[in-house]
Amino acid sequence: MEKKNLKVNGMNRTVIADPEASLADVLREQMRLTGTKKGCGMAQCGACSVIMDGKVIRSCATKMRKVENGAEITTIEGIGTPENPHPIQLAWMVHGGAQCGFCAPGFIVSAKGLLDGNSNPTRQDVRDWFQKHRNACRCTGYKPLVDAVMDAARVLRGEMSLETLKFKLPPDGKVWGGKFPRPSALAKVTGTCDFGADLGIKLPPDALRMALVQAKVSHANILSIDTTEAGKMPGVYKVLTHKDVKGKNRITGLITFPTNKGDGWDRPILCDTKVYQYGDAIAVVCADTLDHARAAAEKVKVELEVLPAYMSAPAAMADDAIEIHPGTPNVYFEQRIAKGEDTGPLMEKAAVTVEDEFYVGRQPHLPMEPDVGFAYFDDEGRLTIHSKSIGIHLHHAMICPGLGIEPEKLRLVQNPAGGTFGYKFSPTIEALLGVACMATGRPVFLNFDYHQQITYTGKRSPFFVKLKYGADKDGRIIAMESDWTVDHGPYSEFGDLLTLRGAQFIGAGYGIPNIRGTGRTVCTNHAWGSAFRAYGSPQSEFASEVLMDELAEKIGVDPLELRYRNVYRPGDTTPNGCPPDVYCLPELIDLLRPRYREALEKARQGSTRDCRKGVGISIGIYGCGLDGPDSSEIAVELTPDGVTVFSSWEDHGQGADMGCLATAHEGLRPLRIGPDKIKLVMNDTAITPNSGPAGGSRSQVVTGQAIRVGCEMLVNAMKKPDGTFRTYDEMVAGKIPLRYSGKWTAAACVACDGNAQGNPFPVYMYGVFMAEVDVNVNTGKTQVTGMTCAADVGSIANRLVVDGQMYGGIVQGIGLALSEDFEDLKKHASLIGCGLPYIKDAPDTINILYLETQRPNGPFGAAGVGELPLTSPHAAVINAIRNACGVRITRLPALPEKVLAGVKPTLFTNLR
Ligand code: MCN
Ligand code: FES
Ligand code: FES
Repeated sequence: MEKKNLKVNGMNRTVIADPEASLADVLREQMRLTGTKKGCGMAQCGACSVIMDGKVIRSCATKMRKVENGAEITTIEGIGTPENPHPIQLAWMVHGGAQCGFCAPGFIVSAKGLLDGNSNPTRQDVRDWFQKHRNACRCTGYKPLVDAVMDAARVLRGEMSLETLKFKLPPDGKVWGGKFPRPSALAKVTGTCDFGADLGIKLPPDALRMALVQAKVSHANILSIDTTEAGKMPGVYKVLTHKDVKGKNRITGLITFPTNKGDGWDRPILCDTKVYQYGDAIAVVCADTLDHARAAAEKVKVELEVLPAYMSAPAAMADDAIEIHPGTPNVYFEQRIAKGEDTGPLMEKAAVTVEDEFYVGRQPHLPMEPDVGFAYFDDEGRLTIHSKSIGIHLHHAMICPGLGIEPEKLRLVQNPAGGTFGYKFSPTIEALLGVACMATGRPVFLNFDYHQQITYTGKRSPFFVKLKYGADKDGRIIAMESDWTVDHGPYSEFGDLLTLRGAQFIGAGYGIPNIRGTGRTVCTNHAWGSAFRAYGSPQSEFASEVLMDELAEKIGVDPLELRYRNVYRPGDTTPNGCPPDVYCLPELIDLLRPRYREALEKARQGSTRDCRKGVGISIGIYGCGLDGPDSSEIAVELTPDGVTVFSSWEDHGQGADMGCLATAHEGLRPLRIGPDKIKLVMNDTAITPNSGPAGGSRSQVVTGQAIRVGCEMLVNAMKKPDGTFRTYDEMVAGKIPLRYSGKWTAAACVACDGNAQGNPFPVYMYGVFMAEVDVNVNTGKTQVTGMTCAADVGSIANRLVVDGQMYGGIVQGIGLALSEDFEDLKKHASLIGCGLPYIKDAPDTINILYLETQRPNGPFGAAGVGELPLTSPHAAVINAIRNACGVRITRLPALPEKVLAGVKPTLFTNLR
């Protein structure tokens, strides 16, 4: 141990610390300065940035022995406070810089370091700085962060007043449609928002730390598990195996389709007979400290019989492959699509046909906050599990039988989450926390490191797609044949639903009258498939959007114009045979067309021998809702101080709080109350109704409708015959109920049948993406220089949120196109290894052109937005690469070596 005297945020502090401990851990765990976040713990994300002696450093990679005695350290807490935020913090709020907000303290500290040394940076200087300091953000697409720094710098130079920077409500007091900063923004930018790890380290002193014993192979029979030595290690309270699980020890996949050949009970909480994938949890050590828990975990002896590992769908489908779950075939679900006439004869008659094969891989989610949670028994004796769950009621049902606990004795709470992008649609550590808390009777806390986050949470499931279009001589598609194989990893939960997405979104956007195809779900030993933003559509639409370009090329028509001919018009139906909710695609294309023409001309003029410029287009569509008559429930209550809205609109970071507030404020408009009078109570199964999971971009539509209904009920109850409204006291005096349950169901929706025909979604979101790229033909490296999206998400509830959703999702699409993958368990095991886009991988030019077609089924005309930006931007990038240099990539990601291999050396000789 070493004693150090430090000046932290201007105050003299003494710490006694292990010289090998990181500064981040000492700040957080010993000094309780939890505003500094720990994301990757590997010097790759910048969440832990602090200023030490005038320099921005990553505190996770700074050992205490490197911290000089007397060092001056500034953390986020020293930059501004909720009462007195710094201009950078205010700018972050008004530009929507904090979505999940997990990266915000690190970025803000880093920006302070920049502005301390350069009061007048250019946008490029800001981008260079964040790149150099490895400040990473997965939510915002970076553009709003640069906007924020530029405005903060203006204020600091005295060119803009703080008053001008601050958000002000418009004179009519309307929140809906404006740029009201989300309610959680101030806490996020000042580091006072406690995420799961912050709450975890502040649990009472008897809380136990958990460490997992995880499989290091991908497929094996378990012969024995010996915990004797581990149990004797210092500080160990208990070592748990499957024998300590009271219930079925399985997480139910809630299989949704009766034709599924599995039973849905295939994911163990703690492995008993088999290991199904790398990272599977075999035992848990609960100890007094994390170091003790980890040391003991090393001592658990597991004897395995290693089996052949099937790391992709084709391998698991081979004739000699054994069943991964004995008794269930590896191909365990099939989904057909049959719309209109038989396609065989139509293909024969078609003036032109095109066909190709496509692969979209195992995209990793890469939230900045690794998975984290804790559990305890509450004062009513309920097992209470706090986690990043974005489906608290759904997960309650999924883990309850496995734990062996009465449903009413289990309570799930969502912590503020540092991004999930869908991986938390599946329960991850909830059941492990539950088992540990039940077995020890003590509060327990589990925080994944980033290696665990990457290797042991679900991933986007790869699709292998074969696709064929038959078109008439003008390029109108008359028939489509599809075949898709989904590698869903070892666990079946939602695999059938995902496979159905292939039927719903391959060819979506186009009025294709005749479709035949089959998709299948395959069990493999690679990472289990979980939801990922836009769930199934990036795989599906990659195939149909790239093939659309191939068709355009074959018949010599401009790709945008070919799309214009084919997009939905009145009378057309979706691949599922139902009319879309609105017909806005032609208008969206019209909106984009001038920019497209300009971009093409710019690319033509700007290309050089070494740097080829190109422009690509894609259409993106996704449904809002869970299939069929999706529903949601919330409650609204009049209080002496205003109105409280109770909902389980879980927040990944997308802005559930803002969505609730904007929708409730709009619903309560007749009362003329300010947004400060609306209180939100969110995401606790003990007190908030079942609003359904925050997946499928459903919340603004489905929960938004429930909020609208609840507010209308309250407003009606308060209304007096003369049109004025009763006060709280008058309501009480009149014995009129104060609390109303708002419920809404997408009653007109019908889940898809065996031929994928139905009317699954009440509302859709639509976009037309345009990518502009530079391809270096000597290295094969692609740089996206601009992205534009003409988007229709209906009436916009909050412009800041929607802009942020679009920017962030689009940059994830760039990552999917060019760099992101989780294939190699060793190589793809860090943010950099997985190909996370940093700021310089994202263009500074991202334009969103909105069309606000009012949605008949959305609250106040709104559609969803969360997943639209990741439906198909990657296809636009890939089409732009082809346009730039003639290379057609059909298997993602388009790594430089792949592009280079496709560049024909003779192609540019005329330019040499
Ligand atoms: N919104 C709006 N106006 C509209 C539509 C939506 O202002 N016309 C706002 C909503 O109020 C909400 C946000 O946009 O704050 C997204 O709304 P919606 O599309 O209904 O989606 P959900 O709230 O159900 O959020 C889930 C969606 C999904 S499925 C994933 S995955 C996802 C996403 O949103 N993961 C995210 N966005 C994310 N954003 C961040 N920062 N982090 C994630 O993990
Ligand atoms: Fe320190 Fe990521 S760089 S936590
Ligand atoms: Fe940057 Fe979420 S806001 S990671």
